[in-house]
Amino acid sequence: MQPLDIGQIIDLERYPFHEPESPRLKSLMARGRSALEREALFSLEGFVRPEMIAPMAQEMERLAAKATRYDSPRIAYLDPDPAFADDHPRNQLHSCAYHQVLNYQISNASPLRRIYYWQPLTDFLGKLCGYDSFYRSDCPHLALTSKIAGDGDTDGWHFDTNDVVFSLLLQAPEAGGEFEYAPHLRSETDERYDAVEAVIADPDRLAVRPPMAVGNLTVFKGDLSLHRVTPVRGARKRIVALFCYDRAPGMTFVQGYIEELQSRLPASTSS
Ligand SMILES: O=C(O)CCC(=O)C(=O)O
Ligand SMILES: [Fe+2]
Repeated sequence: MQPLDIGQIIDLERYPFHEPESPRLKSLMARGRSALEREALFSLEGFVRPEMIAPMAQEMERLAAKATRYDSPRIAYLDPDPAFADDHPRNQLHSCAYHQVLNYQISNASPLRRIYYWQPLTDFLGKLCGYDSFYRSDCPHLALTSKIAGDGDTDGWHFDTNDVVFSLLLQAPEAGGEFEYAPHLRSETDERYDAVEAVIADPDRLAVRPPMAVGNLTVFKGDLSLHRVTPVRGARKRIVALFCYDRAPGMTFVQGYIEELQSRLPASTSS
């Protein structure tokens, strides 16, 4: 199969990333920056052309059989802090279960990789986030991935540990599997554990659920905004592609986490 042209994948009439000086792109940039500042989230609706969504979802669903299966509770932060009790929000465990297709398992010909490697998009996203430097991750395992969540699967409450992750929803489940978050809940200098505890106790009141349609690219600054994906209900899987970037070049994830993911690959692919 011939690799697709980027214009066959992304709706470039609506989002002309290759024309950064065009009025359309300048206005998109202004809207996006203000949304990120206000809400920590900006959604580019109809980013992927509608006819591409199902083939891209199917490609990831086929790879799910080879994917790593994460299935153990996790805390909302990178490492536990022994200064706090086990049930304090700092150390409290949250269910986490999903399949994750790893970067090296995604073909170089995949439309997802075409999107990820298309430099005009990277340039736009870096400027949107207000960063002077902005690079795709070099992580062989986690630069470009896809999370696939079946019935009962969920991504527990957490803050992201890297600069930014962008997500592209490829398939929505019948019910559940909703992304929920509390914008700007903590700051660089104040963890606000009471606020974290309150959101976890009453997300219906204190978290927001942005509308997320398939084909939307969601730019989300998750380092200061607590978030989760609620448990999926029903047979249809929730499928999301995740694009990872960093302000520093050559970013890879910590080896301990990679080894944990590798230990959870199905036996036939883990060698
Ligand atoms: O699946 C999503 O929409 C978000 C996943 C997420 O928060 C993450 O991978 O850090
Ligand atoms: Fe996250």
